Amino acid sequence: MESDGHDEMIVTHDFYGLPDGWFAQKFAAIESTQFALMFGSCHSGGMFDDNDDLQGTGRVIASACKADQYGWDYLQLGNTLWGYYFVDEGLLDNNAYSVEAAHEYAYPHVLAEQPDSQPQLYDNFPGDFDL
Ligand SMILES: [Ca+2]
Ligand SMILES: [Ca+2]
Ligand SMILES: [Ca+2]
Repeated sequence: MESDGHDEMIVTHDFYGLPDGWFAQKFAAIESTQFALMFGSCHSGGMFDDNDDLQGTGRVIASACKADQYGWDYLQLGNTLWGYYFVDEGLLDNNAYSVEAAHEYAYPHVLAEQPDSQPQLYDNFPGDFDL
């Protein structure tokens, strides 16, 4: 159990729950020590809100919001609010060339629409994680 009492998980389309600790074990077994993770769902900051979650040396992790917050679907944007600014405008429209820069780009846009949905960045990757 995590310190905030909530163990976050990804729920698959066929309703299997995969806890963040399960992902942490899987990622610990892979050879690469440098990678980026991006989570766009509600409560996605919970993937790195406790000590045994996904944090690690060489990793950068971006999320749509804090563990106790919602992400938002914006039908008129054709994406989630964070996904539109982080991925569509940030990375795909070349306003950002790294995970860190995409976070910096998306953050004020998301807050302007939803002040209670604050994108999070865990950055333990030296320099910019270029994409
Ligand atoms: Ca938690
Ligand atoms: Ca967690
Ligand atoms: Ca970095």
